Amino acid sequence: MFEDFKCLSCDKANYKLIEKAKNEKIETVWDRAEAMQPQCGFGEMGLCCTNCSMGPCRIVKVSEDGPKKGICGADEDTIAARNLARSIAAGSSAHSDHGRDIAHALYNAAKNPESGYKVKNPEKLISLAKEWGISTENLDIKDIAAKVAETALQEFGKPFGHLRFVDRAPEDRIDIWKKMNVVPRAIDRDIVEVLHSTHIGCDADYRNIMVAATRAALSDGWGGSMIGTELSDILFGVPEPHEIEANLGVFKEDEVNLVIHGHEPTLSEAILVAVNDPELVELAKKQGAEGIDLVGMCCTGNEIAMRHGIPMAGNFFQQELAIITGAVDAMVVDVQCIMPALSQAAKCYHTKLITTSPKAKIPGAIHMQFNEEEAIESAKKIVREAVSNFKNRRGNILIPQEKSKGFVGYSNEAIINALDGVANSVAHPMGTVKPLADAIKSGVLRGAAAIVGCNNHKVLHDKGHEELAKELIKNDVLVVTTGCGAYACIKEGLMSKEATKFCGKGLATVCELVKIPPVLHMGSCVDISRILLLLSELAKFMNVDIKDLPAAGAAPEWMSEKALSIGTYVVASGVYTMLGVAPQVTGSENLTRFLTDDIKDIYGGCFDIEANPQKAAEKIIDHIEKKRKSLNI
Ligand code: CUV
Ligand code: SF4
Repeated sequence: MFEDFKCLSCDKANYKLIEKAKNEKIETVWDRAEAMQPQCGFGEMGLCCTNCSMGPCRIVKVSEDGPKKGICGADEDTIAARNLARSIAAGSSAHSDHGRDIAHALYNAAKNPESGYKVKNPEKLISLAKEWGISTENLDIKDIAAKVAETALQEFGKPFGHLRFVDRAPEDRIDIWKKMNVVPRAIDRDIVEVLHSTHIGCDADYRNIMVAATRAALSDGWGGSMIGTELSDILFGVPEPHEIEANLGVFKEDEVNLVIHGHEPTLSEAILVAVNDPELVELAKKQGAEGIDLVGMCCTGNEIAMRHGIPMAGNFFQQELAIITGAVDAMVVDVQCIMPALSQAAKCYHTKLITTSPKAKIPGAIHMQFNEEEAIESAKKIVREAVSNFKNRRGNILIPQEKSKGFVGYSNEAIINALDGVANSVAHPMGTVKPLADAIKSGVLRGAAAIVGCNNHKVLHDKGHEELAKELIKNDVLVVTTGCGAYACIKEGLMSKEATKFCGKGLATVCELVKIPPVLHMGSCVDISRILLLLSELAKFMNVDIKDLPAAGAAPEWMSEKALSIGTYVVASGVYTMLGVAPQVTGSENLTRFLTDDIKDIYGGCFDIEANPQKAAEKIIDHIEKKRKSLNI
């Protein structure tokens, strides 16, 4: 009976719910994607411009006599590059604004006891203070936290110099960035510059447009995102490995099910404190529930899974299905990747959809502003709303049986410690990457690949992630993952100890020896900054540049502007990056060639596009083997 749904998702947990949705006449992302066909060819190729009100202009390529220039004279290269650059800037802004919020939370932890935020990892705080040249003498932790937070906030708008974290990159890399004039200077400035230079009548040179876009992307990876990750670790702790459950089967029939969905751990951490408040647990019991079951969705789910073992309910394409179980008493959301469609689905059940950020309100949802100055109190109010909704459940509940187990929490500190086999606390700054380098040099591990990013109806749900991961670990390539890719991998059992059965001999040996799964969950999308750092450390240790490492990136099901920013900073950091979905640039042959080829000679990394996971794996392995050869290993 579920045969029909196999073409929509390869996660069986979803089939029953897609069918339930059909029976209950609730539309899902797949229905809307179907209704959208055929999708606009101009948009798909990046050839539609709405940058000014003389437009919209579109370049017609299919016929000889169609317009080849916009009304202002912008050609296909200019239009496609401007569109791409604006998307990259939007992506960078999302990650970076997230980073800024974390910095504000750190400031609140220092200055405002009402907030309830506290520094969980003073060692990492002090080490960052030292790195940034902030004197810690005679200062207590709160004073240091305030200084570090202020310094981080200044990274967004400082008038001179470059971003502090740039200095973490290998020297050769910084030289390339200098030569190309893409060293990120101040996060807000770099993003603003893209918006300015892509205004009508400004930059028309696609290569130069990509200079500004690349700088804005680097100010995400080596700026906003890195600030987000580092300061989150300081505030909420450095992730350590532990086993958790994942998939829609994590809901409980007899407990209040509260889904936290979105991105910023400032909210999810506070909600976690609130659900453990004895008074609220008591309230849940009074409503007839056994307790409160907090589960995560999308990247905020990754954050609290990594740090606290909270179950991962599902990824981007499962958000509506979660509500369709009928068992969700509240879905609490903040920013990014929250489908407006949720409010429609929630209306069909008793579910309360609660928006919390002034940056993201949804018609039909309840808005309860989350106030970071009194984070815990604000979170308690939200949880109370969820708990008091338990009694309103209607009969139409279906919780799928499917759930799997896996190990998450692989920060760089945790990976290095695991490979080192040393049991020193992850609270301490990174040890050495020597064991990782040795395993790669000896060939036991052929290399490493990151599988990251979203879900997209243009790829069978989760298949792009899973199949690519399986193919890579079969060939002794260690896989690290973040975002919705991490959900796909854990659901498929690739983060369990048993996953060694999918591995080649070398990788299996390493995994068994140091007790790690072959696919390592490194966190949320902003945590791709962890991957940059790991590559950086590895390159420095091996005395090479990042571009020389037998490593690759992949975003098999990407869809967001954030993913474009990530892809761009990863490529500009020297990494070969495989996309499963083509970006909307193919109408410009020059820009497409630039991104997939010319850029290699500049940054060492480039984009490649391949929708078939098997073929994508072959290309990645081929790339890794080539790099090994040039390193003579
Ligand atoms: Ni930030 S960006 S769908 S939740 S990974 Fe998931 Fe990750 Fe893409 Fe969004
Ligand atoms: Fe048309 Fe140029 Fe205006 Fe774009 S900027 S809409 S191409 S006139």
